[in-house]
Amino acid sequence: MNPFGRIEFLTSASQLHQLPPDEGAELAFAGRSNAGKSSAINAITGRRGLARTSRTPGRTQLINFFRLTDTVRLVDLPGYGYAKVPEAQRRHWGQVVSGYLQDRRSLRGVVVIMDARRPLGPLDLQLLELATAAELPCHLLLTKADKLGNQAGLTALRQTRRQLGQTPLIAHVQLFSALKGTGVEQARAQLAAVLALEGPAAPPADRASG
Ligand SMILES: Nc1nc2c(ncn2[C@@H]2O[C@H](COP(=O)(O)OP(=O)(O)OP(=O)(O)O)[C@@H](O)[C@H]2O)c(=O)[nH]1
Ligand SMILES: [Mg+2]
Repeated sequence: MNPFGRIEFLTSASQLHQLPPDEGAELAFAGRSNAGKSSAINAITGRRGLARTSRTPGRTQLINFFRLTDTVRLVDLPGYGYAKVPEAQRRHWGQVVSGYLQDRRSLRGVVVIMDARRPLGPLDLQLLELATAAELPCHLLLTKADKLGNQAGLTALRQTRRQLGQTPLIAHVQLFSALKGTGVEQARAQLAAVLALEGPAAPPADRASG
């Protein structure tokens, strides 16, 4: 069973004072612009058109909230690192996102979406540091894994884990593809556990997970 199947759009916000009430439990998806955040939300929930995806980077300009139950929400955060976004807007978003991560009491964890071909850029590391400082567990999806062969995917996974191992940051890392469905079940199980949802048991550990 997919514990995220009954999700629906709740609301959008562009300022911290517009967020829905800070109650229950929330999980945020964050990552570089165009990394595949909205596609990952759609794949994990199994709802194709839920979060709007685009070939044009910087598409998600608002914080979008999706409601799973009266008390559980998924959140699509605007992407960072898109060079064409004006400096003032980038600063505004940096402040909104860091304020959200630091002060949101219902936030239970952060799903960090990174392109498997270029994970752990400086802005990704900044995000992980912010989340870690806020004591939020991080689950990293190395997405677009379909663009790498199996072997290259596993190499990217190992390298990312090794690189993280050299920092004080603690995160769970897995391969993912919204296009092919790779890692979707694993992500569902992990996220359901963070949100304490009823759902599928965690799949047995294999060499590509952990
Ligand atoms: N091949 C492949 N393409 C993907 C995958 N996930 C996303 N994409 C493509 O990458 C582009 C960006 O996807 P989005 O999901 O809109 O990315 P985003 O991170 O939400 O982007 P912003 O909202 O602009 O920050 C789209 O053209 C998607 O079709 C994947 O797993 N594999
Ligand atoms: Mg998006």
